[in-house]
Amino acid sequence: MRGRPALAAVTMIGALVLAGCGDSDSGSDSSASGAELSVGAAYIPQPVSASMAAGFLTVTNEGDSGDELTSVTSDVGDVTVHETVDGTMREVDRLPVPAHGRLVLESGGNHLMFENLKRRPQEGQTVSVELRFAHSDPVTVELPVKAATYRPDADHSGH
Ligand SMILES: [Cu+2]
Repeated sequence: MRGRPALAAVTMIGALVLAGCGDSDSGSDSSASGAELSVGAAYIPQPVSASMAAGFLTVTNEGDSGDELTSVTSDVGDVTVHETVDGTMREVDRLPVPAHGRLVLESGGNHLMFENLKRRPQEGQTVSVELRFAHSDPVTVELPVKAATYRPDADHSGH
């Protein structure tokens, strides 16, 4: 009968150690997780120009830390990030992706600007871009090429 209390004590110590591990794990998770980014609503209207195109997408951040979109690359040509102010677009260094928020690139607002196109994107094709962020790992997105007149359905913006 002597063995039983000793075994119970060992089990209890084991449980305490495990609990301690769990605590430190969740602690490091919350400090390291930062921004949690996902990309949706991505598309390129088929460009009317042979050398330039615009791209649109939404970056959603479900994390506790903000991040910034700092650069975009694509094998189809040069990509810069533009904002639109008073109907005039201009290049920006970076755009914020707020914690528990969204960075929206949409027609008439912020957008990706493709220039020096190596090929002219055609409806039905996809264009691959890599989004780079100040803190998060790069995200590769396939942007479907839509008709030049395409506008995203507002009813589906939440999906
Ligand atoms: Cu532009």
